[in-house]
Amino acid sequence: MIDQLQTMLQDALSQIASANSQLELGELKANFLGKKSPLSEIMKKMGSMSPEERKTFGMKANEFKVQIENALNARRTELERLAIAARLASEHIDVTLPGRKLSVGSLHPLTKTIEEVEDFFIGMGYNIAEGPEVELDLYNFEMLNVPKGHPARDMQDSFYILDNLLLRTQTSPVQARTLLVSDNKPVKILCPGKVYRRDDDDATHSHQFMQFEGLVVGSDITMSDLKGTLEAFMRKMFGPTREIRFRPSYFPFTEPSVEVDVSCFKCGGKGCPLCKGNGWIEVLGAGMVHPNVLTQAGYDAEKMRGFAFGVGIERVVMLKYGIDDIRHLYTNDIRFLKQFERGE
Ligand code: 2U9
Repeated sequence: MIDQLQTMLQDALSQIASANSQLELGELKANFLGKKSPLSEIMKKMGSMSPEERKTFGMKANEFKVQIENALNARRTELERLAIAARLASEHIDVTLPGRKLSVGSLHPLTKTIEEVEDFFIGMGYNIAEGPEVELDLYNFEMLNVPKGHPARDMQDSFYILDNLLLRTQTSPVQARTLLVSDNKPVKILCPGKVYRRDDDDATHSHQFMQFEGLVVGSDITMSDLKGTLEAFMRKMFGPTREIRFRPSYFPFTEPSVEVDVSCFKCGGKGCPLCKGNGWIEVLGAGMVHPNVLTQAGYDAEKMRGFAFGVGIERVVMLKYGIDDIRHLYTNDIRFLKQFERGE
């Protein structure tokens, strides 16, 4: 019988050693140590043994039982260890791998330039003023010395909504409105915003674009204030050694009126493709506020004068960043915008 037990023990130990799951181990425990196991069956026969035999057999049977239990425990611990090792291997994180780059976006070049221009003028003591894009004829034309029938109304083909209501063609109506409520007092404002003109869109024209207009009114404002201001502005935008020059021009709301060129920031004035060989780039328009405009807004044009200027902001952005088509600024093509991700 001891031999029978020995054979059973060898069988049990080999099956336990090759068990591959906790479930399998449970089944083996029931098979080898359970009530219906060969060991239990054999032990039931101990009653018919002599006391001497029973003692020897009992000790052996117990020894075998302990060996099986130890083998089960050892295999259970080993299987647990293997499971943890497998999980650690499958969930392994390589902390040395480079991180995934987050796409964070950046300011649009138009927004960047607008903020730069605003910062400059705020630093010079200007207030930012804004107004409606749908504007009355009265503020868009009439108050700016452009009465009905004036040829300037044809010059700027506009989008009319009603007889006397249109999409503003410039931000000047914001200045006109400001003057009207300023009671002959000094004014120093910068008006940024969208404007609309009935233009066919192409590489350099857009039916909707952005402008900045500045207006300074006071008792002792002169053309040299205008020149100094615009020179400082151009140096801020295009480099510290820039020069500007005035060329005579005509606008109904300013007299005298000038167009303003900046010395080419690419070639320094020698002549290159950007400045079309002449060393100067046309950037903005300006002039001394027409007395009719001041008078209409309730100012005493004998005592108060002012200067004004207007800049197409897309033009500044295109020059600054070397952009050859204005439409790039509106189509939001991510391949184009990505160029401006750095350097904010
Ligand atoms: C008031 C008085 C005067 C605004 C001015 C310009 C000259 C000008 C253009 C630049 C390029 C428009 O975007 S653009 O096409 N603007 O040349 N604008 S003076 O003068 C004013 C405005 C308001 C009450």
